[in-house]
Amino acid sequence: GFVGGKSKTERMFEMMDGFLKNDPDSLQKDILHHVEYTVARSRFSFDDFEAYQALSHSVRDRLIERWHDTQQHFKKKDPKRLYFLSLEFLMGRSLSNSVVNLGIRDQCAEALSELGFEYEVLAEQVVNLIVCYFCEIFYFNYLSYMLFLKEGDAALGNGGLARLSACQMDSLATLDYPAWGYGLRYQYGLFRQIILDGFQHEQPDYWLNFGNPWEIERVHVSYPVKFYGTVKEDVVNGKECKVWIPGETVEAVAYDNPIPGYGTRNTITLRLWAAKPSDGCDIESYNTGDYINAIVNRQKAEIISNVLYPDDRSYQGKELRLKQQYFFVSASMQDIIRRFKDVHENFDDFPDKVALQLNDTHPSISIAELMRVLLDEEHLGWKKSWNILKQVFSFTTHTVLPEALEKVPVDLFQNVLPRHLEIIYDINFKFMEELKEKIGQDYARLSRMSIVEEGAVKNIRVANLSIVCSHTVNAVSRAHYELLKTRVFTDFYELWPEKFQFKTNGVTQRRWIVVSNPSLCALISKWLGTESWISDIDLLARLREYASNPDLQKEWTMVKKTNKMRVAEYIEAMSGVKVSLDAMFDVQVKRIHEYKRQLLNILGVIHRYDCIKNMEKSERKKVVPRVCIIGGKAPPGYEIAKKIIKLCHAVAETINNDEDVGDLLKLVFIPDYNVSVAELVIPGSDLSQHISTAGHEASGTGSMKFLMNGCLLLATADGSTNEIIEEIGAENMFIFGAKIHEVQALREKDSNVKAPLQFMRVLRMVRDGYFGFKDYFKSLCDTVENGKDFYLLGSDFASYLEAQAAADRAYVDKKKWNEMSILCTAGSARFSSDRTIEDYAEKTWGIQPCKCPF
Ligand code: Z57
Repeated sequence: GFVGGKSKTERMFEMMDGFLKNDPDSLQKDILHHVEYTVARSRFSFDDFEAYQALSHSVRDRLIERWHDTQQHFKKKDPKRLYFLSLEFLMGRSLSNSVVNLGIRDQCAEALSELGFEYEVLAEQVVNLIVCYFCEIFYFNYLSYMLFLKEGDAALGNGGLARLSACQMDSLATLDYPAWGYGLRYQYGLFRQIILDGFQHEQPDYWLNFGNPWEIERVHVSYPVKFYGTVKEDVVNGKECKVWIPGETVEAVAYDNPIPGYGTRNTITLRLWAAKPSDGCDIESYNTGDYINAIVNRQKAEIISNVLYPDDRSYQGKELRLKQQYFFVSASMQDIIRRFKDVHENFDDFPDKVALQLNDTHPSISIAELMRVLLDEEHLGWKKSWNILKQVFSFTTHTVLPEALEKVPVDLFQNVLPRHLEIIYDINFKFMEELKEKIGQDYARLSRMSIVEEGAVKNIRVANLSIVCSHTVNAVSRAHYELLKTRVFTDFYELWPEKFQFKTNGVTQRRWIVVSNPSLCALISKWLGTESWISDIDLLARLREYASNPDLQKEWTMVKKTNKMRVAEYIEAMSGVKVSLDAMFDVQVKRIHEYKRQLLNILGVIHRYDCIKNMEKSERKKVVPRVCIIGGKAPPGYEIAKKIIKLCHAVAETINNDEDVGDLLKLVFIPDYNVSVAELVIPGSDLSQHISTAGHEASGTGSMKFLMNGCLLLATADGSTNEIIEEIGAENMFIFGAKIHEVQALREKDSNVKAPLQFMRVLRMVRDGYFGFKDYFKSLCDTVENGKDFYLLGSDFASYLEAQAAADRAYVDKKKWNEMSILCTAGSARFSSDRTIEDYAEKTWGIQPCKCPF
């Protein structure tokens, strides 16, 4: 309709005063408005947290505006869409990231400062110093939540895989791709790690308790998700078909998280599903008369999205986990199909309009689910359905560890998803027939490749299902790709070599430089004379020219020093340990796992300590002072990983209180390592360790964040490290240890031959109780001695110590060190997730940018 010669849209646009404005005055007005009407505090008196809330809502408004426009634009253009399915997204905090991507950081800071607030404090760029080493556990929670309320991390994921999803969402938005992320909205994210007497304790992560302005609840976007029940034969339109009669229905409600791109209006959607009791269909239970119990029972539906599983690598055949997977997959598929059917009459164009990306095997039931919908609900018949199916899925695997390859017991599957099991059997039957035709009666190979694992317990091999049904299987680094071909999926590679590709992982420079290291960001922009590198990372390479420029080196050192200062303050607040800024900050932060070899690091520290202790006083002057920092969470049920944490604390206790050693060596464990802690620690480190046994880290992305921040790497040639070597040269890193192809032979070698005396000596110190807890550490020592040492700590120890010594020598030559550091940042362009995503878009998904006009 037209009113006064204007279209309704034009009029509304006018009424709303056009787009929201980003000048400081407009922002200030909005902040005050939200203080009064959203936070419901008086605009004449509000505190830091309330200011944070009001600022967040003002930013949220701007996100929503761009998000609406983007979605509208996508709808109009109807491009091929990417759906990124992942059970985990490790988003971290949103405020500073949104403010950076919207390009309104300075304006926000100005708006706040006139109101008497500091942007850096609200966005937690400055760590709250009064954190608390005096306080014990309960007090800790109380303090951090009640007194210093601040934005908590959205930690809906465990580690690398989950943070990769987050980085990739940022790149998808920035590069204007029409993409959606789908996942689960866990009520409790990854547990908070609390250390008591050096032992890890897990506390629930109450991340939603103080509200979450970064999500939009969509009560009307909801779908029923069904479980259990039976399958019946039926006839529809004269054709035989199967009908699933489910036993339980749970409602999935959408929560949308807008993901803003940098330097673009495009803002995409991360849609997370929460489980709610379903209405209707309950008449039965209410009729039994037990009204109260019927209501109470309804609430049980919410259990599905209650909590994130904190161990991502050992699938334990848990019913709840399977239900989580199917719950999020079913809701997402209904949503995707509804969006498709809105504009398409039949499924012919489905593969041209939809790309489904499986982030590891976790969302792989979506394969059976899509097949079920096409067969049982759309009645397309097997041939047509299968033809569609095999064109839409791409699968990325993130591991080489066999224990991380999910297997679902058939009994469990049969009970929870009976129709899906049938479909998987049918897929497997046809696959096996086809395979027999190709390879003949090689039964050993047939049984290895089967989707169904026969044996005492029958299992579904989810990885095999994913490979058979995807058009592309991606590895996460070149080394990982080679391992897939030669070890993990050899049979499949030989059958379908063209299916296998790799896309080396990357991380987003927006969060890992611009947000987390603003001073380095400013320095880079100054020397490059442009900020374009923030969305055009290849420009970083131009820093190489200035690597030995004394002026840049001077400023570079200053930046590093301020960042180290923040880390030092944090360490002191958390643990009471005072550290010297002249010392080399040597950092290993990542999930605790035997293959990542934090134990090797600690044994190396013990060796260093032992050397210092045995030196003459005069010799000690030559020692390069070090602050060794370790951080990371152990999966709650992983005994050995927990013992590694305890050992770190026990050794730290001895070293840090030894006056002989003083500032020459400190060891600190940073508790509750998460995205926000990473943002603080990574910019303030000199050296970082990535020391997995070669052939075990599929990629590794932490290394890339350190690299971008000009932090030198001490690493094994594993996963992505090999590619970092190609970019910056081994001479600018400290590489050590067995190579991937040497590992097998070393394992077979006699252990007494390969472990050097120094290794036996430091282990002896632990065994003899030098650091206390003798009995407790026995089983930990046993994992690397007495012919075991699966991860080859002993055989890599000597070369590890050499690499450490080389790092010491390099650190003394400040000019050389700075040059290496600059070359790290300059050589990090290839490890931007922008490059990864462009690769995926072109070679795997077949999607094009779809830019929303300003
Ligand atoms: C996870 O974080 C990774 C692999 C897994 O199989 C699971 Br489950 C969780 C990690 C790899 O260990 C890293 O090497 C890799 O960089 C990361 O996924 C992202 O690909």
